[in-house]
Amino acid sequence: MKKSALITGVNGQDGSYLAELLLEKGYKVYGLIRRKSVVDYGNSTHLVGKIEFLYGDMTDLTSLIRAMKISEADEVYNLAAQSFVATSWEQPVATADIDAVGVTNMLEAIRVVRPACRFYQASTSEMFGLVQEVPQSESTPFYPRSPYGVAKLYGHWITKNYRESFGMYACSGILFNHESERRGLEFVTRKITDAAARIKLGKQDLLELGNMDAKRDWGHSKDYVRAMWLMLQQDEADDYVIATGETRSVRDFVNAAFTALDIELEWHGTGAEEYATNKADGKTLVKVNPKFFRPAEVELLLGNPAKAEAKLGWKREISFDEMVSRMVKADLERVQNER
Ligand code: F7E
Repeated sequence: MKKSALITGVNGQDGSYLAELLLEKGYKVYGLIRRKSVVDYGNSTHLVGKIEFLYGDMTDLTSLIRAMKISEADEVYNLAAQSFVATSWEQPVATADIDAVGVTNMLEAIRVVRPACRFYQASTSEMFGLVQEVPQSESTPFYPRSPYGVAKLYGHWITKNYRESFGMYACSGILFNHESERRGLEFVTRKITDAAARIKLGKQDLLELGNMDAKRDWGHSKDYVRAMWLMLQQDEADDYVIATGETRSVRDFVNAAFTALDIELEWHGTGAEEYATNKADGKTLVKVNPKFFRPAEVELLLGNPAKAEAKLGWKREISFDEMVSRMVKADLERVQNER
């Protein structure tokens, strides 16, 4: 019999790649989306007709019970979230409702309707926040630094608690930053590759960024959704760190993106005064704007994926340079075709 999977947040970056993977594996795929005045299949628009979209909301338990009944899911992947860290200071309560209590809603819907259904929770390296050790692994103590990180930590623990309380097969993937051509434009990597493409094509003059020194462990989303699936195929449920084991600063990412477009940058100044010029003509192309600084920052993330590699046989396939070059190429093509 065909396995059935329900993906919440199916119109996001990870949701769309995961849906593609599960379709390849022969699953019947259901995707939960929120009702808006304009229908929004987002990154999964190309999957209309291939997967079944259901309307629902993480803050509405009844809609999740309904989704469980209709999908008869064997596996639920909870990817729905208010996922932008900066917004979590502007909407801390909505972030908690969706990213924290929403997880309990989903777990309750599973427990009531199909308790044997396997559950994946999208946990995050943001839970490490002010890091207590380097690199971070499954045993590193948490210290979240944003309302987003705090809400996600609740989601992480409630998943573990339902596993221990009710014997449910419930896993958390502690995923470090993962990007792609489908990443939202508000996240720093896509903001950079989109701006670099526009600057290259003469459609933008300047890229303004916040903290250039923040360091992240950046992998490609397509590799990371494979890890989600693997976590639900084991004999026992467990939690895993998914990361590349490499860390780079925002400045490093900027350099990589412009280099992919044959633009060499020269950096000047520090902190709020930092800027970068085009080595070829001296024009300022990148500069710091303190308005993008965060009230509390996560300065350094570096994950250790040893457990996932040993137990799941997971290995990332897309290198950092390959990821940047794919993102830059996709943005260049898209911007070129814009009217
Ligand atoms: O910021 C710095 C910013 O917004 C990365 C989400 O998927 O990954 C993501 O969270 C860093 C931060 O991602 C700008 O201060 C500098 O230090 O791309 P981001 P994030 O906050 O790391 C984790 C794992 C998640 O779980 C989240 O859902 O870049 N930065 N200048 C900037 N960031 C943005 N967005 N814009 C700037 O202009």
